[in-house]
Amino acid sequence: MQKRIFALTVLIVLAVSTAQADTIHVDAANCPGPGDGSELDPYCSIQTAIDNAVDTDEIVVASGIYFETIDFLGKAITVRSADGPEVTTIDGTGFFHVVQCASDEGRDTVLDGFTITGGDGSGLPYPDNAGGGMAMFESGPTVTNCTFSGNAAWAGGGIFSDGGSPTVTNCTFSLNSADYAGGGMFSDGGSPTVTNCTFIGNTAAVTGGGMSNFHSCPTVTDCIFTGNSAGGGAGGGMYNDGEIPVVTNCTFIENSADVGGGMSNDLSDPTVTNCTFVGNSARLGGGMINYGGSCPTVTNCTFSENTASSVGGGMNTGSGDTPTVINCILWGDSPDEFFGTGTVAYSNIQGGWPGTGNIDAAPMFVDPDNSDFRLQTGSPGIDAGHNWAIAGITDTDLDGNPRFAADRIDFDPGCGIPVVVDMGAYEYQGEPFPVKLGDIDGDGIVGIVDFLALLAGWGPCVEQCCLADLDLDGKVGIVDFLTLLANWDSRP
Ligand SMILES: [Ca+2]
Ligand SMILES: [Ca+2]
Ligand SMILES: [Ca+2]
Repeated sequence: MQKRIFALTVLIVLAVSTAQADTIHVDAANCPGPGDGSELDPYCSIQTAIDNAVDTDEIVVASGIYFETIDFLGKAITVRSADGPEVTTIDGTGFFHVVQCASDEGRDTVLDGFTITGGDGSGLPYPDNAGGGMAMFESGPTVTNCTFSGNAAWAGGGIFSDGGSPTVTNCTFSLNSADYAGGGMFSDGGSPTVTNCTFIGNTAAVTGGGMSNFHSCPTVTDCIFTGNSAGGGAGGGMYNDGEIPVVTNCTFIENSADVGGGMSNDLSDPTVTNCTFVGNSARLGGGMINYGGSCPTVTNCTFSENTASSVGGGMNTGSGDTPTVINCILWGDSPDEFFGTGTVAYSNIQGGWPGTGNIDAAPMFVDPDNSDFRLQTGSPGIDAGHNWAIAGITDTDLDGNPRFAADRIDFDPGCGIPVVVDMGAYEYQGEPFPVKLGDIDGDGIVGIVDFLALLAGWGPCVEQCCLADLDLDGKVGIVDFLTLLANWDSRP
């Protein structure tokens, strides 16, 4: 009987919550309104619709320009444009926070399909000066299909996120500015997820023209940073201070700063994978600079045509920093490719660099003059990397193609069985074959044979290609054993 009452209660609750979900309409053409939110008599203002919405409601905004600032007020609602950001604009007309989430909003609070412009918080006291286009305080809303353009602030010209973990996808940040940090986007703490976004022509006076991350762990994937500037400061494309940002499949093109034209890492250990750094410029570290004790892991990245007016055209690293650069190509940077210390392995460095598996040979890019840094047939970078550097991080390249593909015609000088990863951001597409971290004999299974191979190789790596060294620390030991166990798999 109790079960039936419970089931009935669940049904009633479901029915009530379903009945509450509503579609509320907004149309600037119905101004001055005020309207009632129905399709026939829409509200004139988005904020009026939010004021009258409850959780799970959807607010549909007709095309037009909305001169207002909006606050989600902690509601788990979707505010979306009917016809996209090209024809639907929220213009803050010089006020700060065109959009605000400051009431513990979560991922079910959604902003979808607007151009956000005209926000200006510069010159105001904190927190009004944070987030010209959108401010998030301890909030993690979803922002998708939006264009943040022409907003200004002290920090976070386009978006400011403090302590939250917002999800930002398919957005464009253009021509936003920050008096201090994060022209396009600023995050302080939290773990924002930023996917498939473009940062173009944003500026910051001190750090992070495109994006500035302070003690934050953002996951940045499939993003483009181009033409951003940090003026006389650090990190034209991206600035990372502390923590471990994860940057995958991103391109940094023609960004500029005093230090770190493409990326600047200050006591930060980002994981940077499948990225290209091209044509960035700075005084120190045209492509990337590491300082303050940074230990970035840079894997399968391509650096070319970056410029430093002093040293470190491709990458500049301070004496206390220990970057790990594996499976990368640094070629055609000026005045040099790599300046400083660190572990460089299985990489193609123009002019040469000490390290296991490194080469110094023209990489044979397909068409660098037209920004095509894929590898031509016969390139020395094909099959010349180390599989374990990338296995477990991603199994695709910057194009989304299989990361593990073998050119059977060419000799494989790299390290892996049975197919070897290429150097650089793009994999030459020969025969694809899935590779698993820990599958030392390449039979498709991480199992007893691999375990025995690991035991047989126990101790310091004496060979160039030490396949049992799964964490690439130069020896086969307990970490490799545990890694193999973690990947143990009986399925082919
Ligand atoms: Ca390959
Ligand atoms: Ca195996
Ligand atoms: Ca090891």
